[in-house]
Formats: sequence, structure tokens, C-alpha cells
Amino acid sequence: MAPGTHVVATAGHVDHGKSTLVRALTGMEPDRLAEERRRGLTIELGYAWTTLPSGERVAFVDVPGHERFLGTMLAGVGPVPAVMFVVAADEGWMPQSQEHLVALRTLGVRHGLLAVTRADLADPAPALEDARARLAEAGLGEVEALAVSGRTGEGLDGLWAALDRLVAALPAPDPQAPVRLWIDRAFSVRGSGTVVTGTLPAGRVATGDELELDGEPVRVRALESLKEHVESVTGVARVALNLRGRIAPQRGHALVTPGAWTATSLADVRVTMAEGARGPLPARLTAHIGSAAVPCEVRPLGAEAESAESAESVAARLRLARPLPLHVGDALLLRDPGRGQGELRVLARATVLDVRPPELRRRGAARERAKALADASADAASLLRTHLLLRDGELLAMGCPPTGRPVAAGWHADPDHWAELSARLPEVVRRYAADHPLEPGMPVEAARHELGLPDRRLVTALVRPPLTVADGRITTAGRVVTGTAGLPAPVARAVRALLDDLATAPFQAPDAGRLAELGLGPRELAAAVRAGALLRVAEGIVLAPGADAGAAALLARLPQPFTVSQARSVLGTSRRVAVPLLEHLDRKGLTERVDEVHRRCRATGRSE
Ligand SMILES: Nc1nc2c(ncn2[C@@H]2O[C@H](COP(=O)(O)OP(=O)(O)OP(=O)(O)O)[C@@H](O)[C@H]2O)c(=O)[nH]1
Ligand SMILES: [Mg+2]
Repeated sequence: MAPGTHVVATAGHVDHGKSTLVRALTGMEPDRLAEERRRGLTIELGYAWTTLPSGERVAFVDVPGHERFLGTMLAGVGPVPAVMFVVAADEGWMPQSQEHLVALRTLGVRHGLLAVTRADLADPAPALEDARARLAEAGLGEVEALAVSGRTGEGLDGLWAALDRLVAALPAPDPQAPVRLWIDRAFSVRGSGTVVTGTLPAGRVATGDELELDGEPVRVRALESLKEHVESVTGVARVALNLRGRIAPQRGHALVTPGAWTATSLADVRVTMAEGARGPLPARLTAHIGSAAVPCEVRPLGAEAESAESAESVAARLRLARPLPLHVGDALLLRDPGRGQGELRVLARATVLDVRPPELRRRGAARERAKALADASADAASLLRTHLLLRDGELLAMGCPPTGRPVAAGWHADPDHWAELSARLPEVVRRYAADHPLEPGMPVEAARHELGLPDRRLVTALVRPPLTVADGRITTAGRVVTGTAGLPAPVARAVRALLDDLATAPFQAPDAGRLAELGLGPRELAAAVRAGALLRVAEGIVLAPGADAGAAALLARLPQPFTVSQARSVLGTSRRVAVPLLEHLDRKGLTERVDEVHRRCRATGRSE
């Protein structure tokens, strides 16, 4: 396999030697601004890279350590999976060492190594032991710790080897993952237009790809990684993209795979206080994710949340000043931009639990929501408990690919909700039938409306025997023959009058005039036929139930085969009725045609 590329960010107190070490490792200058060189201070993010002894390449995002540039530091570290933590041997652990460590822990960075530099100025052992213990305690685990000097080059060989071990141990990101490239620089290049750079954490970008920036489509015209032109690149990597589109990209905005993220300014989160931070949280904070820093309002949900300053974590709703492309499971760092010098400004981690939070209108809704969020995890099942029904695409855009089977084409349901809908449908259909006795079942659309479902296919998926769907209506299979009893009273009366007529002349089907006189239109007749109160022989021709069997019995007494006119006379009716009645008997297999003019009764028919 071709050697990979990796990205490692620096971290540590101002002037502790981060940039000097990056320069010594790469031979490249991370401090490119004139002001930075003049002041000997990193102000902006710096980028430099090198090839390790194994052939793997590593790019450094060099961050500023000065407390005034914490926002820039967070933008650099945000999308990066690993860190080179720098502590000066002669100064030891300092306030921004602590603040950066809390930030790394809050962002969930779990891979790194410790370089105690400026070892030519002081015995590195005390600083090394102290820093190593603090990093381990903060969840970075047993990191490798080395004493080095960026000035003399002492220990650099060991640091290269340690970097090789660090990158070899990094989890391989998913090349199929949706792209979210947080922009850290944007500029225009004469002749090529807009260029943005960033750390691609996972997924793949290729020339010609269409991505989205704040909902606007953009096309990747060309791309570079570590100053080399490439056709495609998979994360983790430093990338520079030349873009086409009507866009004005800025740091903190992200290029994303269309449809794979939910752009939202509202998120329900679980807030966990940072190491050493105390509540209650101020209502106005800055949320950091990737290279973004967005002002936000934090609203704790639930009564316990406000009183429980000491609680491990509380449910809250974040309102962001601008929408960000988020997934459930993302972590945002909450920083207090108002805190003064020397105070801890990294306050909390907000783990995203929902990117489409439900409105909280009713009294007590916030408290209920807090309870639900307390049990929520960042997965499809939790989202379905809130949203009840979600499409495949919606779950993907929320960052939780569906795990269970869909209940209907492209739809996933909360199992309890689905069971409840299943139980409700038969009752809904029964009530509809009672209210609309003349209709042949409940239209699927009416059931969809009644159950408040977003798609008719969900209704059809809920239909189970004895219910069936036919012609867009839900009916009960093996419908019970109720006779006139199941009909509305006026219809039942009219049908009984008709049956009286037919009792004396069973094959003289009522004509249009008689039907109109009795108020029996097509709907009423259809209902009577469905109820088994009448037999429909053809359009507009009805007889008493069982008249067909009676006709077959009479016809069997004729010499076989027989003509229509012989049939007409034995049945005592007109051609208007005899012709369709014989065709009906043919269809039922009681009679069959012999030639153009003759029919005969069939054996099966006779035995019936
Ligand atoms: N003697 C000695 N001096 C060093 C060493 N590393 C850095 N320095 C000096 O320490 C000062 C600060 O070094 P930088 O590399 O700019 O420190 P930094 O951590 O990048 O500082 P910021 O980016 O501003 O946070 C400079 O004057 C360096 O020359 C070292 O190993 N030995
Ligand atoms: Mg620096």
C-alpha cells in the first residue's frame, strides 16, 4: 500500500517552542507572517510537512499558544485527530498548557505524544514527569514522552521514530465517509479563482466532485495535497481545493457531501462540564467545531438542569448564530468569550443528540424533553423515539445510518409507535365503514390522514389480514354477509321492496324507472351488493341473492343445448335480463357456449 498522510496539530503554552520544533522536524517555516517573525510569536495557523523514516508523511498544523489566540488554536485542532503536545523544559506546565489540554480532552482528541523541548536550557525530567501525568489523567492515555531541543536537534531522531509509532497507531478513517471539510484558509489565486484549504478528516474528494458550501453547490476544479497536484485524496489529509461556484468561502465554513449532513442552527445536546470548570453555564457562549466558532445561546432543559450545578451532564438546547452542518454524535466545545485573563475559558463539551429538535410549546415540554435526552444515545433508535418515522436519507443526513429493517419503502419507524399504529388501523377502518356504509372500504388516503402519516405507503404497510387493500381502499377480507341489516335504513327499506317484487317474478330485474322510484342509485346498489342483499348480474341489472343458482336449475330442465330465446321463456324474463344473466352463468361455470346460438348446462353447475 502507498504510504499514507497524517495530520498532527501542535498544542502548548506560548513561547514553549512549538514552531521551532515543527521547523526543525520539517525544514519548513510555519510562521509565514512578517508580524509573526518580528514578534517571535505565532498568530495564525501554520502548515508544514515532512516524510517520516517509514515513508509515511505527516503534516503539522502549528497553532498559536498565546492566550489571546485560543480561538485560532481551536480552529487548528478542531478537525485534527492527533496532537504533539509541547512543554518547555525550563518553564514547565503553564496556564495555556492546562487550557489546551482541557480543550483537547473536550474535543475528544485521544491520540498524541509529549515533547518536552528546550531541553538544552534545563533538565527536562521534572517537566516531563509532571506533564506526562497530566496528559494521562486527561484521557490521552500513556502517551510517549520525549525530551528534545529544537535549537540543538537533540532527541529529534527519537521524536521522528515516536511520530512514526503515533501515526501507525491512528485509526484509519473511513474513505466512504461523507465529506465535511472545515475551511481554515480561503484566498483567490489569479487565473484559478477560489482556493480553500483544510484538514480532511475522512472520506474522499476528487476533481470534478460536487460539494456544498452553506447550501450552495460548488465544483472541485483541481486539488492539491501538500503542494502536489492530485486527482483525488482520502482523509486524513491536508488539502487545498480550487473551487468553481458562486461562493465566498471563509474559515469556519465547511464543504460537505450534498445530502449527507443536516445544516442546523438548533441542536439538542448533552452538556458535560470541562475539567475544572464550574456551572452554571452562561447563556451566551461560543461553540467551536472543526474550524468554526459560532456564538450560541444555551438553554438548559428541565428543572433539574438549572439547580444541578454539580451534575455530571445536563440536557440543553443550543441556538447557533448561523447554521452548521452537523451529525448526531458530534462534539462542540463551549467557550466563554467573556471570561477574563487567567480564568478557564473552555467550559464544556456539548455532545449533539438531535439536529432536528422538536418544538417545545406545551407547558412541561422542556422537562419531558430533558428526560428523553437523558436516556438518548447517538443512534438511529434514539432518533426514532423522538421523530417516530424517518426516511433513510433523513437518518443519513442526521449522521445515524439506519440499522433495523425499513417498515415501508425507505421508511424507518420507532417499534413502539409502529405497533401502536398497527393496533389503531383496524379500529379506524371499522369506524370509517360505520360512518360511510355505502362506500366499499376506507380510502388509503383517508386512513393516512386519520393516522397522521406522511406517506400512503406507510398505511399499506400497516394493513394485515383480515384487512386488505384493493383499488386504493382498505376493506375487511372475507367480508361478512350482513344482508340488509348492514345498510342504512332507507336503503334497506328500498332493497326489501325490490326483493318483494322479485319474490313473485325472480328474473324480472327492476328497470331504471323502478330503481329511481325506490331511490336506489349506483352507490346504494353497490352497497347492497357488497352486503350480499342483492346479486349483481351486470351494470344496472340486479336480482335476489341466489337467483343465478335458481336460473341454472331451471335451465337444466330444458333440452340441451338451448337458445337464448328458450332460456328467456323458461325464466320468464326479457332479453334485456336473459342475455347478461346467461353471460353471468357462463362466467360462473354453470353454463357454457356450444356455438354461436346454443348453450348447455355444465355438469359441475348441475350438481350445485
Ligand atoms: N534554547 C532553545 N530555545 C528554543 C528552543 N525552542 C524554541 N526556543 C526559543 O523559544 C522562543 C519561542 O519559540 P517558538 O517556537 O516561537 O515558540 P512557540 O511555542 O511556537 O510560540 P507561540 O507559537 O507563540 O505559542 C524562541 O525564541 C525560540 O528561539 C529550544 O529547543 N532551545
Ligand atoms: Mg509558534
